[in-house]
Amino acid sequence: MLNNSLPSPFLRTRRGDRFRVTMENELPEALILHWHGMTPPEKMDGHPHLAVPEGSKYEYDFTVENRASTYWYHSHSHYRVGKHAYLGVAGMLIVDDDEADALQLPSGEYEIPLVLQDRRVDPSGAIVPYADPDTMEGMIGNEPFGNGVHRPQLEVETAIYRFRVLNGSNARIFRLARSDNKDLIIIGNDGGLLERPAKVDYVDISPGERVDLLVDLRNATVGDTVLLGSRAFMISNSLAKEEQIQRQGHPM
Ligand SMILES: [Cu+2]
Repeated sequence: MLNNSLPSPFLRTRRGDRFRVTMENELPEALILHWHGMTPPEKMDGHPHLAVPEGSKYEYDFTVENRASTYWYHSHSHYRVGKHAYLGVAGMLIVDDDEADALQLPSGEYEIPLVLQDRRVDPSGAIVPYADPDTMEGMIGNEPFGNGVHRPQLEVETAIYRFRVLNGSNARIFRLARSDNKDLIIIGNDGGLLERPAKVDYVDISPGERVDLLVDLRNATVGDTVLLGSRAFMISNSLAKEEQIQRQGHPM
């Protein structure tokens, strides 16, 4: 984690603003941060070859040129991206701009940044340490965490909420849906706000992806619980792929 925060601190900036961050690496291994989805100059983009050793700093300083969207940042240390994300060295980075502000979407307490991650929890409730996986698919957890909290809950009003969801897991795909089977309204994705909203009964979100959702709770009954959960689904070729890896060795 960064700054003792799990997930790493929530950052918010504006198109046209100067973005300055000092990263101090206190990990016992090399670290560099990458601003996922943004397009800063190459030296500011956290390429793995820029990683600095324990005890060193890296200064980021660039002008935000990207449009309003939900971005994220995470470790880009070679061979350590999955492990660092699992440990919480990953966070949300929101960019605002005039175009998005003009839409007057739900904001303040009605705008919920949600970093979804899965972790493996043993029967005693302890988090299982990250183990380097054999394949490129990372470590799959068995329990969901939102903003670092195991199965988090939120007291809501009968209102429309904007959920900015990031899948910060290193292998898990979520199929997000409401437990009351009402529609989710997608207003944005990795590229920012969509041209028009799309009503869906579920949305798939794979590691690194973001989805900007409106969750309409105006007709919810006071006292009820609505779960934003992940529906079960099959990835049809995953078994075939696993067999292929076992036959041919590591795909890289
Ligand atoms: Cu990334």
